[in-house]
Amino acid sequence: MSSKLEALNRWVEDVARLTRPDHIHWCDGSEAEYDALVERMLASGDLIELNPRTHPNCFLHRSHPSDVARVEHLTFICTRNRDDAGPNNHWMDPAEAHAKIDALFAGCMQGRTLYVIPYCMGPLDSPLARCGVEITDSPYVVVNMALMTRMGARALARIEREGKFVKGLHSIGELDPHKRYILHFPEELTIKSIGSGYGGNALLGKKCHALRIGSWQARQEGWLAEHMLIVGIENPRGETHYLAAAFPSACGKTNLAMLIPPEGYAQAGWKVWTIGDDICWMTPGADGRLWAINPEAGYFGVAPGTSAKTNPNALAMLNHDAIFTNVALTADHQPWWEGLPGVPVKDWQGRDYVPGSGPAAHPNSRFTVSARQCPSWSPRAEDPQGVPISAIVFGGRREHLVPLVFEARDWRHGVLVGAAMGSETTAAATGAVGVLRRDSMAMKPFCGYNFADYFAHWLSFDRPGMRLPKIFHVNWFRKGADGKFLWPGFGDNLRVLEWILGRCAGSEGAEETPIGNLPRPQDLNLAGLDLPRSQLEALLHVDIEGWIAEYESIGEYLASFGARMPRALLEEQQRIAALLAEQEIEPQPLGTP
Ligand code: OXD
Ligand code: MN
Repeated sequence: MSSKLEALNRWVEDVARLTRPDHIHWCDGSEAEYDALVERMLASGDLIELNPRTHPNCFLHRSHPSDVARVEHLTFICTRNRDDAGPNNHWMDPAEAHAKIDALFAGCMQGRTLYVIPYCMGPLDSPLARCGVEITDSPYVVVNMALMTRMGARALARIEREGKFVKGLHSIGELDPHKRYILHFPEELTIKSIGSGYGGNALLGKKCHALRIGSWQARQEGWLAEHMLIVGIENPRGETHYLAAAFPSACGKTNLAMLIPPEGYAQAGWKVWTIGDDICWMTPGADGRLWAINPEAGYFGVAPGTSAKTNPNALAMLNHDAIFTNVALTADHQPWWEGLPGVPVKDWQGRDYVPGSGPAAHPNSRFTVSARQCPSWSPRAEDPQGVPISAIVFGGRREHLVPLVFEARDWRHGVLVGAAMGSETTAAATGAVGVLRRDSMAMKPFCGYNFADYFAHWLSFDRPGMRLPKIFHVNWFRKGADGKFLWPGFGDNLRVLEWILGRCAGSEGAEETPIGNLPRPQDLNLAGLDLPRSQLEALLHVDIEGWIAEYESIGEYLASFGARMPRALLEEQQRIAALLAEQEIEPQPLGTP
């Protein structure tokens, strides 16, 4: 097979000449193709069948132990001008990068099949969607792409119609960390990735296309490609409002996107609808609102911690037709991870599990599953126009200082709040866990260009005719002096979302503070929640001295981007720093609106 698009055929031929595969397979996205690939991987040992009674059509993949997470130090943005990649990215000169990686690609597919995967990020008939083609020698990548994207014949038809697509070349190579690179050439709409089979490095539609190349395309075309979940909140009157929320990797985006309302809320008629759990593409509509699609068609979620308490919807979608990567196994071959009942007998590497010897599942073990299997899946996820966004929420993992929720004064302040986001690192990337780092808009590992230009792009949406969402910041991870979380989180986060949507509708009160508007205790619906008053006050406290230091550090962070940093953002930082300094001299509430 080949395509009607000469440019695509030529590229596949060029790649085949370089990599020298034994066979070439053009993926049609059919069930028969999926089943045949699974059969082949069961035979080769790349997949292990899970208990067909409890988990029909579910499989386990164990990756190479040195290949279990994204590798940010091996991920590069290769632009002609180094400043276009910015200090937030590792940079390599494009010519040098091509030469380096092509040498590794040379002959790397001998004895293997080259798969051509045409895919569409977003509903196939959506003007907001964009297409790509991934070439890979990993059948594991093909079946994951089949769950995570709209891939196959229909995507190819759109690509042939449009004539434009992102090119992604991937090979597991030798799975050697010393011969591993994840390279992006935004000016050429091209990705080249070798030496890793792990999700974020290998499923090129996700981070590489939908975020790194996507953010570049979005800037050129006037939209936003963001590391955000999209969730619809239906109130008892039957009205659904949509929020987009950015949290760094492994900070609970999937749980929030699939939230189960607390008892009183459920009884009153509140419902939660999941559109996406990781990526959001937003475009201004004719009405001036931002309209969002989830470019993905599935979830590649972190397994550990997913439980009946934290995310029953996720558990319900994982008992059939799912792929698990690096989880542990029970005696009867069910997938297992920390947080689930039962006992693991094999750890994520297939070794006999010795209780007390550390986690049985890898902390970054994952599930891959079609979005439609989620009980809270919203049919609006297939709406070609997307959904209108009422509120944008930023959040990080902050043990100290940052209150449960606050509202930005306006769009410019909101962009600063997003730019200043900090979070303690998690196992989703290699490197130390629990270290505080700035992770602007949760895009530090994913923005395909200079953050200073990215902030300017965000600021540019504040123009006549726009009806922009309100911007908020939340922190579910605040801890007390005893080291315990102050806020129950999970389903109870709906209480905070209700206040957020109330603020958007103009129906909820707040107290103005220098860092933004906070709910007063009486503004939150806490019915049925046993939260001591002192704990609530701690969650809503603004520690002026602590924030003065925080704003100093934010100022240093913004300054580190040099002359490209938009003046408006620096002025906003200075404005708030001055407000904080005034408060320190005269600590008085600024009053209520
Ligand atoms: C992810 C990540 O896989 O952010 O979504 O690491
Ligand atoms: Mn993510």
